[in-house]
Amino acid sequence: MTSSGAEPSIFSRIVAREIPATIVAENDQIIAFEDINPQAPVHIVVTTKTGEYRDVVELAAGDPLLLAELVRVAHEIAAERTGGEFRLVFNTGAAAGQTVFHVHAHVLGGGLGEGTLG
Ligand code: DGP
Repeated sequence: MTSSGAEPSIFSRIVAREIPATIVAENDQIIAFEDINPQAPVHIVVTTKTGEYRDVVELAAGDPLLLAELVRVAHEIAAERTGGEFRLVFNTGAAAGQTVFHVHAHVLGGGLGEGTLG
């Protein structure tokens, strides 16, 4: 259980190694793993170890330094895998396609089409 009483998110279960994932980066605050349903040749989920923030708006308000660390790790991954140019997507809210309410960014890169947002 989290402090809010909610069940741990699927990402908290990955952090706890309760379910497997292909982890590509990790430190004391952040974990990154390959998306189970990739939408681009490079598609990595970068998330906070804490499940305290449900989306990027909450994270920005509650812990801006942690948001900066998430972005730093996203760039580090992109520098290794896509030459440093990448799309960073925070789906925010169910109507915008968010399905896991534990703040995370999608790092997308490698062979992306030009001028698309999807
Ligand atoms: P979003 O729609 O922005 O909430 O993105 C959630 C992403 O998380 C989605 O692209 C699929 C990914 N995902 C969901 N469950 C798992 C899982 O168990 N393992 C991995 N590796 N990715 C997952």
